[in-house]
Amino acid sequence: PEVFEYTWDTPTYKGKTSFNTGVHIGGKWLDGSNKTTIDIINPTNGKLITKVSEAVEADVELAVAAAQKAFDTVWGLNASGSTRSELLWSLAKTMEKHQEELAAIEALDNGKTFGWANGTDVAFSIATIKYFAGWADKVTGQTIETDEKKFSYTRHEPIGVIGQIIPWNFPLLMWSWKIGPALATGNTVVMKPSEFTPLTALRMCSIMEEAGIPDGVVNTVTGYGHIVGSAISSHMSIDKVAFTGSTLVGRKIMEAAAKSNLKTVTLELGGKSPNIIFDDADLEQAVNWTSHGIFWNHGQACCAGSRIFVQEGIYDEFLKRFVARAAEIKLGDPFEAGIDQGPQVSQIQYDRIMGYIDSGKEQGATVALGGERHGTDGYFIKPTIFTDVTTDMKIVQEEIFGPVGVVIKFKDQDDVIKQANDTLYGLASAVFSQNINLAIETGHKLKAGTVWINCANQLHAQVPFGGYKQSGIGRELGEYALHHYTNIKAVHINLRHRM
Ligand code: TXE
Repeated sequence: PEVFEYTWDTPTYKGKTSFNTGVHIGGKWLDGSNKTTIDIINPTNGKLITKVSEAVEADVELAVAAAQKAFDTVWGLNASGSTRSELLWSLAKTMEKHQEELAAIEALDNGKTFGWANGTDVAFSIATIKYFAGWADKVTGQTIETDEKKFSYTRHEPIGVIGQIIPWNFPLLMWSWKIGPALATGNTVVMKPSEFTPLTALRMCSIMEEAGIPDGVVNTVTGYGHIVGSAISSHMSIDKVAFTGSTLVGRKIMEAAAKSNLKTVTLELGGKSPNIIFDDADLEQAVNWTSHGIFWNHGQACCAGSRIFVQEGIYDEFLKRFVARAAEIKLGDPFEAGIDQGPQVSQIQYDRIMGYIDSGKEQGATVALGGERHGTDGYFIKPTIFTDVTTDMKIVQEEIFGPVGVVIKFKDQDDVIKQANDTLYGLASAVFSQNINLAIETGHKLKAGTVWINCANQLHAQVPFGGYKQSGIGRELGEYALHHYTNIKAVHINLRHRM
């Protein structure tokens, strides 16, 4: 496989990178078995960045075998919790050493700004690996008293080979959310990054080697979802698959799991999260957080606050200020200073979002801001705000996954709770009010895995994240994430029971 080399010389970042673009299995770089490649496109200008090897089913077989071998020899029950902890800590420190380089690769490949990639994506990825390094030697079972003649205890054993399938919106961050708990609990991994953004996952292969993670503990198969993702989800020797992506594909993965070996499945899927602003909110704070809530990462966040509910009394004032705030967002090259928003990730996503914008216009919504592309090159879409929407509109019901928010007026608490919960999704929500009783009470009535009170899009390695309803199954981050990565064995010890 080819080595990709790239040099940056921009005001925000000067540096270079060099890494192999092959499939990485058992510590070795290979061409995919079909010797085919995937084009990786720069979303800022639509041009080719590089090609990466395409993995196919046969490569998944090799990766599973390598992961099983590592599990049976150097990882799993063969590496103590403290050894795994030390190696994960070493991984985080090695990522720190390459932090800016990783951020630059992410900005190049995904289109997010270098500043956000560096300060959020990579920094949070490092924090996540450190957090799970802390858990690796603290995963313990229980001693359970039954009667004086016997006792039982539980062991939390690693599951074995785990399949992990991740998306393109936070490529390195989703990698770390998945790798952290899997490795901390002693599992080995077959990792499939998105075919749109595999570059940081490839760079991480050599960073893992530099950190001392044994060969075969993580095997990276860059390929298409319907081939590699599907082979992982239906593999008979993979006992668990963890996925982040669309609800459509989440359903396919569960189906494949059911039809193959009933592997356990955790899913982190789409959302259409409500962002609720009551009359008594601190208006400036509410405007700033709401703008961050929907426009962060160009709207490509599963938890984006895309349905913005505003109480009657402040509706006009809020809308005026929100539109003004969103109009300040500067679009441009992710490596230019002072840029807030880069391009959407791909032509496909650009077309999908523009399709939603067109449908909003056709169904009679008012465009209060944006509603069109920015510039002539790349996949840039202006921050867009719709008003005068009705619940039957596609832009109100479906996940757009772009910089497009709908603003909806509400009367009172009962009205907004009803409207906010009227969705198939249940990932996140935000409530703005200076009346803490009202805010908490509303939060408790929302059917969502996360409630942000007077803030939005706050995520921490220590705090679980995941969805109600069709937003997913299971939780990532926090202690809760560990539960999905172990099998519980109950051991019964007989002391004086005689047959
Ligand atoms: O996602 P896919 P797409 C939502 C968002 C977006 C829409 C479509 O609304 O507009 O999904 O994006 C792999 N078996 N989210 O089509 O296809 C694929 O290769 C196994 C929300 O890009 O779900 C990639 O690695 N795997 C979201 C991963 O699934 C398969 C993040 C995600 O891509 C597969 C991304 C198959 N049959 C999109 N088909 C979030 N929750 O944050 C594809 N994949």
